[in-house]
Amino acid sequence: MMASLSDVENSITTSTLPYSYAPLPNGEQPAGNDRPVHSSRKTALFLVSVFLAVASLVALFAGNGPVLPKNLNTSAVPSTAGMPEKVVPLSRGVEKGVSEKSFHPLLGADNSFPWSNNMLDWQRTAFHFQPKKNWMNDPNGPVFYNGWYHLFYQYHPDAPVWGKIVWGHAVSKDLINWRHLPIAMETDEWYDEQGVWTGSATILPNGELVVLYTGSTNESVQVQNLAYPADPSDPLLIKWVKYPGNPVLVPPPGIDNKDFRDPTTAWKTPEGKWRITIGSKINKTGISLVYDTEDFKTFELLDGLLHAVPGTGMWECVDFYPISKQGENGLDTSVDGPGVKHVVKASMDDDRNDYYAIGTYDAYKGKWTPDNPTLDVGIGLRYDYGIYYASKTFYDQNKQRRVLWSWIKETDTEASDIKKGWASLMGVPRTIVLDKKTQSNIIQWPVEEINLLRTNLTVFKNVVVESGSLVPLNLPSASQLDIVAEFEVDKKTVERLNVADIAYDCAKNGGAAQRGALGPFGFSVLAHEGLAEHTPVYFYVAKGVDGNLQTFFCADQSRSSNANDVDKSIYGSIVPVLKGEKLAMRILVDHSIVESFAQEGRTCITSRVYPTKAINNNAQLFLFNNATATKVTASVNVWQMNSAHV
Ligand code: DQQ
Repeated sequence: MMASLSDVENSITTSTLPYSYAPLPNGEQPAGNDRPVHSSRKTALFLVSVFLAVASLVALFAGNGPVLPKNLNTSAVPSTAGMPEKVVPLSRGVEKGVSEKSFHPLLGADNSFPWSNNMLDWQRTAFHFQPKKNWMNDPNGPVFYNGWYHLFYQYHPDAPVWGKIVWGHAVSKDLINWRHLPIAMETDEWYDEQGVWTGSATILPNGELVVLYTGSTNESVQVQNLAYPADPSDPLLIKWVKYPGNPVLVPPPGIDNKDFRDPTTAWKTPEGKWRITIGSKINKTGISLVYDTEDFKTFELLDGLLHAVPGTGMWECVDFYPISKQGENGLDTSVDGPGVKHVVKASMDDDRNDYYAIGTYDAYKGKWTPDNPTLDVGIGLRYDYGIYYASKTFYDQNKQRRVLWSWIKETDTEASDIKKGWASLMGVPRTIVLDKKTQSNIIQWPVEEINLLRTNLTVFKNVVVESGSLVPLNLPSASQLDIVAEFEVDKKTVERLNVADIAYDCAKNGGAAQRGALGPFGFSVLAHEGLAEHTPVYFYVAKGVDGNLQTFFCADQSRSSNANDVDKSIYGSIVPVLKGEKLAMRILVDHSIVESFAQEGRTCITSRVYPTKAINNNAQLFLFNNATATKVTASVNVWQMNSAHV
């Protein structure tokens, strides 16, 4: 006989639960908070679901990761139009001389999931920038001009896959709400017939704007071209003129025709000229060429390189900018002097991640040297340990800050993208400053304007999450969230503990299922009741034989979806935690993108997640603690996020 609801309620309230569960504290909501009050019937249902969730947690967290088939056939198949679902995607971009623009899922054609329109519709984001339809990649020429933020981007207007790229264009007053404008530059000249590729904008002292971009010529040679607004008094910069003398730069001797792209914003030299850098490679050494110019039409190649790192391969989308040693403001790209360090960032064609390093720039030689050669560009720090590529910063003179944009690709199949009718988006723009405390990394944080979308705050204070337990955070909906949280591990346990697991690695150690003494603990986002699908974002604290702690910040997608034709990697890295600091994380959940920031933005992870069940009202948020030796105490603020106008 089936148990009635009241039987279930009684059994739950009178028996000891098979896990440790601290009920959420009452009365912690601020005035005006509309978190619903539960009737006892609702409470019973709630507890039943907690019970089921925890039972599943034990099963799921303890289970093995998904088994990936080997020996995939990743050879190209023809045709994209009307592409059947069960195909392996084409390689896109490489043969044109640019990095791979197609995501090759680890799983083969036989594993295609029967995606419904409802599931695919849910994936479209609510407060991230994306064009209305079709394919998008790198941000181009971001700038604040005459009262408007401009964002140009690599855009394929004819299909949701990479192809003949033009410059899409949108404007915003606040970096969050956007107005889409006509295509800024088409492939209408021999010198950009195969693509109007990535480039950057420079504001001249008279306030006028110039743009340098890479054109892929009719013969797929990479050249640099000059363009400027047809009407500088038009704040929307609708019409663009290409300089009749283009190309202004062709690959120099010794550089391959397909290894010369993505000019930076120009900065001033001590002699009053403009200087730019362009990514390339020689054999396997990634390099950044340096050119000086007075008029953006004729250029002089400097003898030395800005920088080179052996073994890193082709450098795409190089970025170069100053950061203040003391100040909190961002700096115009031309600022130099004793109070300044310089960042070099390059997008590695070989592994498709954005790496940066902090160092010293010698303006007379046009040469940059990393502070720590063991953390050089391409072998050390990354902007983001998830999906994050081809990023570009600009100096926002409106708010004296340096703002970072980045392309976030899809990690589902092209067949799904074709069904959705769109592919890729931009990460939420982030401010960049030097980490004043460590002096050895930057801090990235979502621009303050994103906070304007926050609504319906729910506060959970001092929630004790016992070892091996899961706490549902009851929210009206969980697909659009801004989560800000602090965690404390039990100090006495940490002191007492006598283990050494310092060699932890987010990706290699089984993700959130791997239990250690002091981790993992954090959130499960986009979680289905019962954890049939969930994406843990978490800390893992490791103690060394010397007694020192090392903290890792990870995001585990291995159980994010029941579908097999999506990426299920586990991402993450070390995050510096200084003496006296609490463990802090912020997570922006926006449908199929989850952006996570640890310790105020020292380490960041962007995930793309494609659940089949944890969508719409079935997406939930949980706190979890899978550490074996410690409870954790969490204080959490969660806002629902309004949709932006995009
Ligand atoms: N994307 C552009 C290139 C750049 C690459 C082509 C990086 O200019 O190197 O779409 O994603």
